[in-house]
Order: sequence, then C-alpha cells, then structure tokens
Amino acid sequence: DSQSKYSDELNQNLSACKNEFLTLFGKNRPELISVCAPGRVNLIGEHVDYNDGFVLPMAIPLYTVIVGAEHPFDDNNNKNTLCRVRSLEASLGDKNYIEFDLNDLHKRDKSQNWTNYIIGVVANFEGTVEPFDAVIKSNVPLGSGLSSSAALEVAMYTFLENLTKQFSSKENKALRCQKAEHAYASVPCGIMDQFISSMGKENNALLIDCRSYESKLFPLNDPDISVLVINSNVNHQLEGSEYSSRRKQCEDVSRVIGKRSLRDVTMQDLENNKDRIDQESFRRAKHAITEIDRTIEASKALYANDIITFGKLMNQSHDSLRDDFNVSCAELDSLVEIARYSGGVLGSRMTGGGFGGCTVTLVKTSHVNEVIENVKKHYKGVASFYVCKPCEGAHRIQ
Ligand code: GAF
Repeated sequence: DSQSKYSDELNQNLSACKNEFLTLFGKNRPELISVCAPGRVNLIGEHVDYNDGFVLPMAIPLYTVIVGAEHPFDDNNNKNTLCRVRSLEASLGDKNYIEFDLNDLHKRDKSQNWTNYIIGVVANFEGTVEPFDAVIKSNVPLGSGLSSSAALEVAMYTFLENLTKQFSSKENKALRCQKAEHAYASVPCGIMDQFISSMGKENNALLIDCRSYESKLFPLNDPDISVLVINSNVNHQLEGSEYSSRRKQCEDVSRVIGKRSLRDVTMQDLENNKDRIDQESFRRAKHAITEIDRTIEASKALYANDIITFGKLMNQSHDSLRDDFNVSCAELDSLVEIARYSGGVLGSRMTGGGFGGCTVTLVKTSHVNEVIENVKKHYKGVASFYVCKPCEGAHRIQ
C-alpha cells in the first residue's frame, strides 16, 4: 500500500546518501549520523500564520534525508573549519556540491539557492557547529506547497544537533530555521512549515497558535477517511514576491485599524474602517480574519468527529483563497472542482502558499481511487497523487 511505499522510499534515499557519502568522503570516518525531516500538508488555516492566527497542518511521509559525519582532520592532523555538502537532488540545479568555511557564512548569490538554506541554518544554529561532510536527498517535491524548504532546513538543523550533541527545544529549532529562511532565502515566511516539520506527530494533525506557539494534537487516524494530496505540477510563483506583498497588505490593514495583527481584528472592525482601506487590501484582510475563525471551527469539528463540517470549512477556505486572497490559479481550481464533484469527497482546497503546487482533499477511503481516476480524466495537466497519513516530525534515523 501507499504507506509502505513511503517507508521504502525513505530507506532507498537513506542508502543512496550513505553510499554516496562513502564514495565521496571516504570510508575511514567516525560514526555516520542519519536524520530526516518531513514535508507537510496544511489542512486549513492558510496565509494566517504571519497574522498570528491558527493553522492545522500535519507532517507527511515525504522526507529530506541527510547523512553525514564530522569533517576529518587535515594532513597535518589539524582540525579545519571546512564543511562539504553534496545534494543528490538533480532538481536543485547543477551546483550539487558545495564547500564552505565555518568562518565565512555569508549569504551566497541566488544561483546557488539551496546552498543558502544550508549555510543559513548553520549560521542560525543555537550552539557551536563542528566542521562536517554531508549528503542530502529529498522526495518532497520542490516548490509544490508541501514545504520542501522547511524540510531541508529542519533536516539540516536536526543533523547539526546530533553531530554536536547540542539539542534545541523543538520550538527554538523551528524559530531558528525560520530565521534562516528570512535572512538567507529572503522569504518572509510564517512559522507553520518549520514548526510542523519539527513537531509533527504520527496519526495527528497539529493545531498551532502562531502567536503563543502553543500547539494541540488532533487525532486523524480513522481508516475510513483519507487525506489525498494532489500535485498540480505547476508553479507560477515568481520568487515569493506575491507572498511578500500579501503579507504586507495584511500588516498594513492591521496598522490602519490600530491593532497588533489581523488576529485582533474582527469583521466588524474591518467594516467600520472600510473607507480607510483600499478594496484589494480589504479582501485580503477579510480572508485572513475569516480563515482564522474557520480554522478554530474546523478544529472543534475535528474534535467532535464532525468530518462533514470540517470538509465544508475546507471548501470555504479554498473559495476565500481564490476569490479574496487571490493566491489560487486555474490548475488548482480545476483540481478542487474535479475532487468536489467526485463521490465521497468531504472537502477540497489548495494547500500552502498557492500559485500552483498542491491541493488537499478529505475523502472517504472507499472513494480515493474514484477521485484519482476523475483527475486523470479531466485535469488538463499531469497530476501526481499522495495518500498521506500524519507522521512524526524530524528525527535521527540511525
Ligand atoms: C508558505 C509559508 F512558508 C508559510 O509560513 C505559510 O504562510 C504558507 O505559505 C501559507 O499558509 O508555506
């Protein structure tokens, strides 16, 4: 079944990293450290983490794997400060081998973008980093809204923790990785992705309060209900500029209203200030305010096992992202429509930042194949499918 397919893939990627490590960096090495960090799918609560709102993601069994060890002493038996990292991801571009000095952790130019994720995490590690060599492989599809960047950052951080035996709290780990993304990848992301990649729990979604960082587990392990992730395999986002502008619009509205963030603004407040806010920003804020409420409602529904209400809220979330926040696209809308018209579907929406990437559909397990067949028949592009159970956050494997 699909779950054993995921663990097979994890094991294959782990072996591939180990083999490459031994080939590239030699055999006489200290203990090898192997870690993994998962991608995620967000069930509801989109574009609200940076508004201090609530999100409800789960970690999914697609992982970034890192295998590595301390960098060896040099020929004169001195310890140096060099790190070497090899990525087995062809999709990360042709610069798949990097070397950097721990004394020179400046941000690299854009053409070496994946390098920045690594160096950014090293620079933001809560402790002293030892020189190391490492190999990376990931099966979180890149730029698909499943949080491949956070998986890479959190995997790197987890590797450094195990290498140096200096462990951060899971919350600090997420915050440090987020800082790395802000400073080294120039994406002003919220905390959701790093948080769930670090804290994910098997069989549970996590309701995260993005203001207090408190989180609560919500069991999601009914075998009759499946979470189906569908990748549109398109990505229209231009370097995160749309993301930054949405974030700014939200912040501007709360400033005009005189509140700390949209978490503190009600629809009534927004209506009362209508004359002082341009129409587009009004719609952006309306999405965020209603989405925060929907996420709270959805978590209550999940707690009460009211999966019908949960699905309806997912549908409303998508419509709001499409019509008011304008972060969907034709491909995502089409996948959502096809799913909604299939039997057994409780709710379907885009997930993640948007402008391409994936949808998430809550569907009766008996109808998963029907949805997949309908998408294959009616979607104009070529979609990929993942049936996901919530899995554990980042951890050492060996
Ligand atoms: C991206 C960001 F990284 C998250 O912080 C979040 O804002 C998400 O888009 C939208 O909900 O994944």
